Amino acid sequence: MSQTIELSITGMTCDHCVHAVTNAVQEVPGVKSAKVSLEENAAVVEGDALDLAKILAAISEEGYEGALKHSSN
Ligand code: 9UX
Repeated sequence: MSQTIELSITGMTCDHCVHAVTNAVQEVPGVKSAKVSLEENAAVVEGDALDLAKILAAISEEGYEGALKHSSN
């Protein structure tokens, strides 16, 4: 059974930002998919045994800021 985490993300201004965030989040262990929206300043992350702190750190390392909106499991 997979989990979904919805994040708000600040600092993205172009599609390259979206790719940077997508790739960074997808490298976090347990993440199966990351769908990042420039228009909504948001991301939906799906996976198993997701570690929110690691996901937020991966986003931060790219120079953006993520915050939890909602999570379900
Ligand atoms: Mo686009 Mo994003 O040139 O940090 S990569 S603004």
